[in-house]
Amino acid sequence: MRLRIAIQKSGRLTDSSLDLLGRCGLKYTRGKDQLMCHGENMPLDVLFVRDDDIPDLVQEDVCDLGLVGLNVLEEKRLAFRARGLAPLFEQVQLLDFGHCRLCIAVPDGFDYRGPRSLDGTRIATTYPAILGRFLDEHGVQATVVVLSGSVEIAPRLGRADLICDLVSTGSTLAANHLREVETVLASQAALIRTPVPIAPEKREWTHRLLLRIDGVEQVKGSKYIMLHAPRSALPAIAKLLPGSEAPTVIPLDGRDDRVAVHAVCRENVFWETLEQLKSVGASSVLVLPVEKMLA
Ligand code: PRT
Ligand code: ZN
Repeated sequence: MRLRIAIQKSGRLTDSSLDLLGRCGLKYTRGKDQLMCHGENMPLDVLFVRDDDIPDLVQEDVCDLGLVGLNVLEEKRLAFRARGLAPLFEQVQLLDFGHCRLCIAVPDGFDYRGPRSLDGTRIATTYPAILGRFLDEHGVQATVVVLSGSVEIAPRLGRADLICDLVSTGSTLAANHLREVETVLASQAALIRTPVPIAPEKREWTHRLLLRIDGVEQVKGSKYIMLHAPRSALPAIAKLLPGSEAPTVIPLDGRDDRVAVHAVCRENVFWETLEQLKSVGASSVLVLPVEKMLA
């Protein structure tokens, strides 16, 4: 029995999703327009679908796992609840890609003074449930105009007064003379799994894949740092190493006063940190990328 993971077929999450699976060791060949591809070295198949379909495929146990944006997950969760149903897919962990925010944006000349300025307006969006919750929370009465795409041109076409859409760099808003005024949801990709207990034959590989995905996520931005320092400076050095747990301290041959320190830092190490390490007595400081990590 093979594991099945759903990812976006063609869009903003596709390359990062394939990159994540590649870093987990998956080898596959993908034919053009192929909807499913067969992992060659793992019992894992990748299903390529529209991102909006991923939560349903996982919820219905057609796929064991899925990679999809929080914006899509949250909209699905709220839509399920509105129908009196419980969303059943389980969120396993957040992933470090697909970062964006769902924002309310107003035309340049709009006099915005907080959520109450939205009263009586028409707001175009692809995310009616998330927007509806925001409006309810702020006691705003507005008309939600549901569009399936090209939300940013709705005000110019006279279909709405303002919009609620995803933003990453902000250049689409600027090009359409719109200004961000509220963040309704901060989003990034997430790993989800089926609510159904995984079949015993698939369990070992599910466990291995989840550990590998976690390992890949943990090494992003992590650095391995090595340096020499006076033993007396160890407390100061431990404070300076960003996000490191219990550094390894190794004696240096023939030196009682100086030691070698090795540590994994869970955050990026900047030049400023290296300069501070030097000022407390560190020397021979090396910062190396971490390729794989298994907790
Ligand atoms: O065909 P399918 O349904 O699979 O694709 P889609 O068109 O629904 O999705 P796609 O590929 O556009 O986005 C997939 C996911 O990427 C989204 O659900 C988000 O989780 C995430 N993501 C990250 C984004 C953006 N950044 C983003 N900038 N999704 C959309 N945008 C759009 C936004 O709607 C706007 O039109 O990009 C434009 C704004 O970008 P900036 O950089 O100009 O601000
Ligand atoms: Zn979509």
